[in-house]
Amino acid sequence: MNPRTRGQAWLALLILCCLSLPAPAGECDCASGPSEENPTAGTWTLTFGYDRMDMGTLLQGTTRVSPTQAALDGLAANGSPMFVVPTSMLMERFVLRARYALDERQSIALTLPQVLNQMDMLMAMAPMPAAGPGMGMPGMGMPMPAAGPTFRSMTMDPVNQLGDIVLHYSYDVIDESDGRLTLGVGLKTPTGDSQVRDPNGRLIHAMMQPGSGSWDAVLTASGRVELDETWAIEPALSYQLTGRNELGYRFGNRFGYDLGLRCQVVEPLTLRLDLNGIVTGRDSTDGTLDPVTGTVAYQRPATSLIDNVQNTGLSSLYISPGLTWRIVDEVGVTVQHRIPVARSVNGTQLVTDGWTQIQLSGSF
Ligand SMILES: [Cu+2]
Repeated sequence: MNPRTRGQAWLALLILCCLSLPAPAGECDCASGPSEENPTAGTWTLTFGYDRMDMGTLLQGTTRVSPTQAALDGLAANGSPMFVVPTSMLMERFVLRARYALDERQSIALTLPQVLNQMDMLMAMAPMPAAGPGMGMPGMGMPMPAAGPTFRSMTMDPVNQLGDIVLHYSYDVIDESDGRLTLGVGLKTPTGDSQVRDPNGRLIHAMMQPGSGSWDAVLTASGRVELDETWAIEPALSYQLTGRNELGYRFGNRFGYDLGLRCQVVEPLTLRLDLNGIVTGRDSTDGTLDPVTGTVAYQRPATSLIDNVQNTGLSSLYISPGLTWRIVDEVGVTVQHRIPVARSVNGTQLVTDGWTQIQLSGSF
C-alpha cells in the first residue's frame, strides 16, 4: 500500500471511530469477533463494526401475538391495574476491535462496544372500578357502564453508553494452505453500566442495560476449509458462560453455531452466505433486592412482560447473505444481513426481525 492510500485508509478508520464505538447478553454475539486468520507476527488489525438489531415482533413460543393482546393477557393473568409490553426495540452496537498477532499462530484482541438501545412500549390500564359522575356521592348518579381497558404508547429514554469490553485470545491449531482451525478463549468484563435507572429511580429493563454487570467466559472455535480456488466453508462455534451480577441477576448462557459458505467471485470480492444459530438459556435471579426500591432487582412480573425471567431464553436461526470487499490489500469491508428463518422463545418475547452487521477492517 503506498503512503497516500495508507493515509486515506487510516482517515476512513478514524472517521468511523469518531462516529462512536457494542453489548449485553441476549442474542447479540458481543463477545467474539469475526472469524479470521491470524496474520504475520507483530501485525495490528483494527476493526470498526456496526451492528443493528431491529426487533418488532412479539412471539409466544413460536406464535406471533399482537402487543395489544399480550398486554390484555398480562392484565388478565395478574389482576394488576396496568401491564406493559414492548412493541419495538432497536439495538445498535458500535464496536472498536484491536487485534495483535503475537506470532504466526496466536493473537490477542480487545473489543470495545458502544451500546445504543431504544424501545417503545404499550401500556394497558385496567378500567377503574367505579369511575363516573356518581363517584363519591352514594346513591346519586346512574351506574356507569363498565369501560374496557385503555392503552397508552410510551417511548423509553434511549441508552447510549460504553458496553462490556471483551478480551480474547486465539490460537491456530491447524494452519494449512487448504484449511485452518482456530480455538479461542475470552473474558467479558463488566465495564458497561448494569444499573441504569429511569427518572423515578427504578432500574431500567435488564435487556436495555448497556452492560450485564457480570464476568463471563467465552469459548470459541472457528475453521475454514478451502474447497477449491473459489469456494470455501467456514464453520464456527461459540459458548458464553455467564456470571451473576451484583444485584443477583444472571443472563442465560449463550451458544452460537454458524456455517458459512464463501465464494470469491473476483480477487477483491467474496460473496458470503451464512446460517447462524443461537440458543440462549433462561435468565435467572437469586432474589437479591434492589436497595433503592426494595423489590427484586430487574423483576416486575405482575406489571411488565420483559421484567420477568420467565420471558427470557430462546433459540433462533438466521440466514445471512453478505459480501466482503477488499478495498486495498490490507483494508476490507464486510456487510451481512441476518434474516430470521426459525425461532422459538420461552414465554412471550420481543424478537429480532432483521440484523445488519458492517465491519471495516484494516491491518497494519
Ligand atoms: Cu420499557
